[in-house]
Amino acid sequence: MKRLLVGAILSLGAIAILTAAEASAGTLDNVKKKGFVQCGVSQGTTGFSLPDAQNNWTGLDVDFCRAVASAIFGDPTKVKFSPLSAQDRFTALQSGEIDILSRTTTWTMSRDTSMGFLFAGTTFYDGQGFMVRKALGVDSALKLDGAAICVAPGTTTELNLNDYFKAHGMTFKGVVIEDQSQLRQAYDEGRCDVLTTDSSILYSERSALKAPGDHIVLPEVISKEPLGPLVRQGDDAWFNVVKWTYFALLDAEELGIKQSNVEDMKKSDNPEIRRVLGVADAGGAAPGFGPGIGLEEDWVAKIVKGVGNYGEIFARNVGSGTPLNIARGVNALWKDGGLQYAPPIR
Ligand SMILES: N[C@@H](CCC(=O)N[C@@H](CS)C(=O)NCC(=O)O)C(=O)O
Repeated sequence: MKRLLVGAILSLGAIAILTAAEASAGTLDNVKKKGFVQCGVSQGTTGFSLPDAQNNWTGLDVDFCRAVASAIFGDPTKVKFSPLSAQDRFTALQSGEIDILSRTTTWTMSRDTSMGFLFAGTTFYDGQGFMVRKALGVDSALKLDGAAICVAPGTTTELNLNDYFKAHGMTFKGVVIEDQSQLRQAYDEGRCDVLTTDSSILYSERSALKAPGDHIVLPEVISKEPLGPLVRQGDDAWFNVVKWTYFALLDAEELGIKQSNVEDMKKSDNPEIRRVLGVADAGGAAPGFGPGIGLEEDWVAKIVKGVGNYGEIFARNVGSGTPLNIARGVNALWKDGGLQYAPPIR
């Protein structure tokens, strides 16, 4: 009798676990049903998210959403983009207007806890910097006492700026502007002496000024800005899809799986490559990792076919062949001395 009772309780427990997993499957099911991913991006930052005249979006943040769409649909075009200001981005995610926010957003503790979000990883390690006119004759951020500084509201940038000036006994006059192009314009027209934001964005902003060569980025990097995609808390299945899409991009780069060779790689004898690409073993058994996150067996192959691996995305959007010309640096793979490291698909 006692054993029977224990058995009944155990199976009830199993049912309860199943129900919890099903209940949290909201966003992935919803995305599959509507046929696209709704992705929150910036209002226009070269290298990260920028629309052309035909409203075709490109950039590292854009490609991350295209990677998620590729994982789910095998089609990188199954994404709709919502341009958002730094101020509006969190409400858009919280309200369900977007499925994922991929917008030069810094992973911080409050965003990851009390604000109700979860970051899936760091797609770009960045840090905050300052840009000034060469004519100002300043070569260090420590010489900016009393400067007028252009900054966007609702950002880590604004908070770090306050901390930095306080810590160094300096004052500044904040020129706070939400709209990104108005912020750039204000700086370009000399309504402030300094523009401060994530260093990567500074280079992007400089390339959009009237005379980029008249401006320099100062040497100080005053903060850690780990930028990455985030989702709402409470949806483990969706969180896993986004998180493992990021890991898959890194694992693919590490294994040398590229957009151009992914089909050939499916014929590789390397068991790790076969496993990652979802190819059956000699006995015909599939590796089984796709169903574990609600996707097809070849979900990683679909990602790489759609957008390439992480290194390819980096090179295409912000790397040495682009106007931003950013070195891999800390964004190199761990095995090349960088910080980009993904757990194994196993
Ligand atoms: N990483 C910062 C935000 C950086 C940011 O978005 N900065 C403003 C001022 S330049 C902006 O609109 N950036 C351009 C963009 O990403 O669209 C944060 O998460 O708070």
